[in-house]
Amino acid sequence: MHPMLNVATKAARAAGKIINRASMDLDLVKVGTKGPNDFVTEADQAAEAAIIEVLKQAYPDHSILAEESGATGQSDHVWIIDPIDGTSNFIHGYPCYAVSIALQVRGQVMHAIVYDPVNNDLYSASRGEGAFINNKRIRVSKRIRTNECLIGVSYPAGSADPDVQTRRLISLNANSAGVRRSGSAVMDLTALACGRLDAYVACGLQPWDLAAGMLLVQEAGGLATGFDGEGVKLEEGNLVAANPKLLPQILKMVA
Ligand code: 2AM
Ligand code: CA
Repeated sequence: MHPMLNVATKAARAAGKIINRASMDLDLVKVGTKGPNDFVTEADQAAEAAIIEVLKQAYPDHSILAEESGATGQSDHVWIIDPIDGTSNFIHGYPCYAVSIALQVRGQVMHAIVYDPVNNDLYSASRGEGAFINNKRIRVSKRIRTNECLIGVSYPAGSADPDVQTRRLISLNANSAGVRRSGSAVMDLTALACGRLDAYVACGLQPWDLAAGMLLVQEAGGLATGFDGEGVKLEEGNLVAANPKLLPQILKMVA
């Protein structure tokens, strides 16, 4: 494992401990609101602080882009952090959320760690070196018949264009074996990377929701694009992903 992945793993596990402790008594977790359907808890903040402390200790000069504390630093090495992806699930005790840490170097995501503290699963990837769950290689599914495919979708509750979302959902649902909306983009991307989902469609997300999971999918043999079939622009937050033979059919469904 690359040394930077080792440090990110240590950071993610420290966050996971905080999250698991908080999940044992959710009644005590204080919940704040950042916007409509956009929540933050003390666990998000404490987990993020723990991640940043570990990363900063090893790499004091690197920059940070984190969901709760924003952007700091001027380096071409940027750690993109989501301390809890799936905060709404976490608040409800719905066991689908994860810690997401990616390292972007000169604009390209090079390393990724996703830690699922509920199942104690660690997902890791470095560009060009494959994707892993608990150090075992993972690959996207080979399904290419759309009527056999499970398709994950993410869009923030309330904030996306409801008509467009509804049209896309109807189209995906009518042409697949089923649509799943887990409430955690990162967990959907790990599911895609493992072949549990065959395709994934997301819109209106933030860079920290997608950065690490996208590298996992690519290193597991998947292809990820924007809705136009061109490269993903993390700052736009839109992504369609699947194995390379399936992807064009999914792009048609959401066009
Ligand atoms: P979060 O839990 O880290 O906020 C839900 O399908 C997905 O959308 C989750 O990955 C969730 O990440 C993200 N999400 C929730 N609210 C959002 C918002 N206001 N803007 C962008 N992404 C959001
Ligand atoms: Ca989050």
